[in-house]
Amino acid sequence: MHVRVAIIGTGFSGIGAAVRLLDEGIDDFVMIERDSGLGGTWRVNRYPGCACDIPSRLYSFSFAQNPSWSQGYSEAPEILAYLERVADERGLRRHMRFDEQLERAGWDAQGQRWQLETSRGALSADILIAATGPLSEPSEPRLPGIGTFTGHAFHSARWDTEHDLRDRRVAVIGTGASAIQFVPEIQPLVRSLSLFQRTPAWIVPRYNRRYGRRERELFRAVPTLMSLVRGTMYGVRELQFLSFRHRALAAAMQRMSERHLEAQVSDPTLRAALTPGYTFGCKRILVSNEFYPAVSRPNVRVVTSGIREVRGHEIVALDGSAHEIDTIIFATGFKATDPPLARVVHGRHGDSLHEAWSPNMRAHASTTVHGFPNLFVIPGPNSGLGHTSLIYMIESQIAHAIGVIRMMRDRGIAAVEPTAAAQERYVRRIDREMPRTVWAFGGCSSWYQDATGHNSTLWPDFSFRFRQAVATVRPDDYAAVSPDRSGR
Ligand code: N01
Repeated sequence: MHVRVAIIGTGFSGIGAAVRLLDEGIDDFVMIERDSGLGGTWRVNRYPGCACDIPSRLYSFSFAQNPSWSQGYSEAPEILAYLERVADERGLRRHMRFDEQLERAGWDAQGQRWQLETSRGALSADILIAATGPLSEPSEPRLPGIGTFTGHAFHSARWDTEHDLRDRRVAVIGTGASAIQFVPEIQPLVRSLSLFQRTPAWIVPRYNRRYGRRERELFRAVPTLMSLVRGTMYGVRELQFLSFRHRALAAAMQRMSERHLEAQVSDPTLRAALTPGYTFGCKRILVSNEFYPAVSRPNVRVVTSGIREVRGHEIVALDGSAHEIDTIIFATGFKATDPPLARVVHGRHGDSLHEAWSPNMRAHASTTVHGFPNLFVIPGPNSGLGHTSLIYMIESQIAHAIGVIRMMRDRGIAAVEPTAAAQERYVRRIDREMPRTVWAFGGCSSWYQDATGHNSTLWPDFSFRFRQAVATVRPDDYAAVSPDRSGR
């Protein structure tokens, strides 16, 4: 089987790319999905309380805005239903192949196409869109002695919905964006909750409200009004980027977070344990009204001394305290800077994307990679954000990909890749901006950084500047790849 385009993944990036391909008149494409349904992270994450911490009004495609959101911050099932609706309205399901995993993609220099091997067989594609997302592969620490654990353990992104937590002694490892959403949900159910916190997060209040029927009808009837509200919210959030660059603004925001903590936690010892020691914004800012009250309940113990080992049915902390545990929930994040997909995609030199990205992930326009013709990675390196909707970035990258595909069609070129110079220029701009941000001066380490400490995940500027930088393709930044350019 041969197709014009193979898209890997059916989350926001894959679906957005598919819609824009159809708009371009390209419908010869497949969407390969390892899960049994579409939706990506919004299908896979089934932990209780899973919701978006970016306002709903911003969390939809610009071309499929949603007047029907039920509240300010939507929950995962509603976002999944939105994605299913977009896919159905655009007839995408007939392109989708579920329960199929990409095992290898290699650039065929003579045929000028990608040869794909999946768990279900082989196919080829002129163009490959890797839309698997940076937060799809769970990262789970190998705790000393975990093999001796006699209870049940799972990762928050692989939630065991069959496992009844009622009356259990539960350990939660990690206090990031996922943990703070499900801890308040499970705390009332469990007998005891030992929360192993390595680094506390800055948490701000969540101003949520339900949208009434009239409001929804109004937005349905007057889409311009919906766009206006969305545009205003976008502008306000965009201003928040300033706090990632200016210490005084970061300090003001930090004060707001400190007041939130003071208002919700009266015990000074617990408050001290929950107070971060780095600048606001350096790690992802979390949004919750329920986390602090939940961890203040008598059945919760916040353990800050680190984990020494697991011993049978106990977790022993570095301070020597032993915690009897029936269930361990790893809320320990994802392999954002070491995506497994990069290990199976091989470019025109035969090396893998993982090798090309050692030690740092790099791409032109955060989307295309020198040495990997006709490949688009969405979201790609340095396209992440700390202050607004990733969908804005995804749409900017899709616009770039469509621009390149259009250029190939208009010029009759079978294969292109960014020039080394164009990629270097783009990466240099990021490297120049990054030191001016809180991610450089904030005094923390986070999943934004790779093993070398280099921040290869975030865009260090306003999001509108990202769109300016990537949405339009400069033809000079690309070179045609001829069939003979196969070797080193
Ligand atoms: O993961 P995380 P997450 N021993 O990496 C700790 C997105 N998201 O799944 O900070 C002990 O944030 C680690 O500690 P430390 C969002 O972009 C979005 O919660 O490294 N602890 C940290 O506390 C988010 O940023 C939504 O010291 C260990 C935690 O585990 C991203 O997903 C909702 C450890 C990991 O936190 C990831 O969030 C949820 C170890 N060995 C998630 N290793 C939205 O609402 C790690 N930790 C859009």
